[in-house]
Amino acid sequence: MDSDNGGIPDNSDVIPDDPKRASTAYFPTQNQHNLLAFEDIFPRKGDYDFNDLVLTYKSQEVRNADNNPKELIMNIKVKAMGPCSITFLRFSSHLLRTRSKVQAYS
Ligand SMILES: [Ca+2]
Ligand SMILES: [Ca+2]
Repeated sequence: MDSDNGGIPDNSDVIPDDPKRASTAYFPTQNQHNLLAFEDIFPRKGDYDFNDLVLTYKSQEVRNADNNPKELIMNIKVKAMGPCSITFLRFSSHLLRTRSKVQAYS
């Protein structure tokens, strides 16, 4: 049975009510986050304590029936921020070469 007529049977379709979405891939895993720590005055050495910005993130890539990326959901949490000069964080992905938008943030 293929409820959404997307070409993937319901028992293999992670999103069985959406024909444009069929599977997901998490990085690193669905229940784990990566940790990034930044030094604020790179490339100078500074105090080298890497506590000027500490964040965790995980990504969920939603793919269509052809296993091509459909959307990327990033979960980013700032864990610590020191008295630093970091004023923005830029994010880049091969998925964002085409149309992209920030759907929610806080
Ligand atoms: Ca389906
Ligand atoms: Ca589907």
